[in-house]
Amino acid sequence: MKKKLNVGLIGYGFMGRTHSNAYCKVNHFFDLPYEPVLQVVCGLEENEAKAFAEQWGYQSYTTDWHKVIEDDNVDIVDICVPNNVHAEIAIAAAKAGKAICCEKPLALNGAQAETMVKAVEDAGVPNLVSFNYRRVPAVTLAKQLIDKGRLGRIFHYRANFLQDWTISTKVPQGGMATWRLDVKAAGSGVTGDLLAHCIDTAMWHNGAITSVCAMTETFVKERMHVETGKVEPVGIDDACTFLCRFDNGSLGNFESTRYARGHKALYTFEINGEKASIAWDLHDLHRLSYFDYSDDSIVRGWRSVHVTDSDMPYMDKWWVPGLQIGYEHTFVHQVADFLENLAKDKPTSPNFRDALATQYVCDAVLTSAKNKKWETVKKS
Ligand code: SOE
Repeated sequence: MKKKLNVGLIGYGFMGRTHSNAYCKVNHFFDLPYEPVLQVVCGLEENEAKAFAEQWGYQSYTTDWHKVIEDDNVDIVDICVPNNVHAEIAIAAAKAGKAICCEKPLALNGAQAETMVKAVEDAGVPNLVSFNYRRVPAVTLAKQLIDKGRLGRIFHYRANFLQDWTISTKVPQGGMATWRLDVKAAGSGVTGDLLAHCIDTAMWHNGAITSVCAMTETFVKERMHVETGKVEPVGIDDACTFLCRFDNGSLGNFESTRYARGHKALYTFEINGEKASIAWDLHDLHRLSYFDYSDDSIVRGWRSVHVTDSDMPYMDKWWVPGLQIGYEHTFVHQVADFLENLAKDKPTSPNFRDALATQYVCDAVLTSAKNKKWETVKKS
């Protein structure tokens, strides 16, 4: 018999759906000691919380997140609310001894993230931050190739995350659907929302980022605020580009924007090493491009590895070789790893401390853009 672990989900938006879907599917594909049970969902609007509970099979619903924390039946608190509420909920959940899964970015800034790290470490509770792209099989394969030394010394790491959904000046800020444009709720714009993904993956692949030099821009300076009904100044960065240095001596080049007409979620990275290079593209996420200089020169060239074989990360759990998986599966992998490690009493990466390091890079990027000079990244 698998031990049941009751999940209390706080936030029923887009991320609430990705996490719920993962809890529903994980035991069908992964052989785990635990079985997640959808215990309670919490959200601001009662009708919507009720409808979400019915649609996904949650046993109950509430509009008060404190009730989720106080519920002795809840084992895992899953935080899928806007960034400005993460800290309060996570700290209360840690004090109540719950395991925690928190959406990214961990907090509004490094100082707030520090209080969250302290809370989970003092309480000794398992904790995970949902930087899901690490768990795309091709991205995990890239990590394995780097760790095996297949790239040799790394010279360059470049990553982009391009979108185009805020170009219209009519898109408002604030509220349930567009809180990511409200600096009070989000903390920052593309830096915390998109570049944080790239930074997390980059530091996992290539080690710590030590210094940054950034520029940001806010193209649309005022937007209607959903909550006040007034046109208000926009406080987030619409676009951000930064250069950086990694601790291992390599150079980084990162760009993110919500103003790249034609791109919906184009997350790409390329890593150039002494012996080989790797490239990956979220729009073609099951492929890893690989160039190996040790290949015979007459056939040397970029190969496109279809990451679907059963000896590739996570793929033995899915279909047969040649058949792909996609975005939703990264969240299933995340839950599978979390539950497996819970049973072994092992931490799961990226935990709150790992996410604090990402937060420090984001802070340094925003400070550098403001001060127009290189910034040293705080060590976590
Ligand atoms: C923003 O549009 C967003 O949904 C991010 O918040 C997610 O983290 C990213 O994975 C996709 O884009």
